[in-house]
Amino acid sequence: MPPAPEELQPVAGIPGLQADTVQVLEQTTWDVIEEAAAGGLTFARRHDQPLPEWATWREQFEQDMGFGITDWPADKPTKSFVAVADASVRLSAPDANYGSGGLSEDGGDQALGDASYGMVYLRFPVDVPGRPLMAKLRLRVGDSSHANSADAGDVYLAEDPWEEMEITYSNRPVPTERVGALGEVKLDAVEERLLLLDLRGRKEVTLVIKPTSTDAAVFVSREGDDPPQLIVAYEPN
Ligand SMILES: [Ca+2]
Repeated sequence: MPPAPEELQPVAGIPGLQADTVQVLEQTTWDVIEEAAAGGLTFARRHDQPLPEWATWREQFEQDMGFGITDWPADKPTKSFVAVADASVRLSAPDANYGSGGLSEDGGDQALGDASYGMVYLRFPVDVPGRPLMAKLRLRVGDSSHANSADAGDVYLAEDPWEEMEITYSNRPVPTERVGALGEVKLDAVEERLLLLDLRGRKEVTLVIKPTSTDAAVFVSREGDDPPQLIVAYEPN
């Protein structure tokens, strides 16, 4: 149900923009892209160059949302955080803890969600001397055969607390909001993915890798020689 017109008035109050029409989608951007992508997605360019007001709109949107949605801000400082906890959880042994060793995610053996299903939990500290602008997840894919994947899953937030040596499939925190996608990950490669993630006011953040295919992936954990990292670009204070 779209909001009533009177509720939309604040949307028009962006400095530097003239509001001609205001329309509200009933779906999220993810929904729209997924629906369109199912039938093959084609983008058409209507303008040779982005219109000047698009930059104004985008900057306002990014400030409101608390994260960047376009290019990595290469001119801004970054800070990297190594995972302080990481673990796999497996449906095949729902009460077992896999807090040490490699991180494996798997959508299933034959079908998504069957007995081979497993997820990965990562926790990072967040402490930047300024306003977080954009974040990316850095993972090292394992070098053993089949550690790579054509579709390694989506990245979600989770809010409930967990402990590295206590987390199991049975007591795992529920993934909440999807903030990114891994897609294909190559053997023994460093893979970095942008996250749509509002880090303002957070002292730490839990990320969950949730499988989207039966093509499993294995990542090096913080016990290994190239631990998972969260890289945050920020506007200094
Ligand atoms: Ca670990």
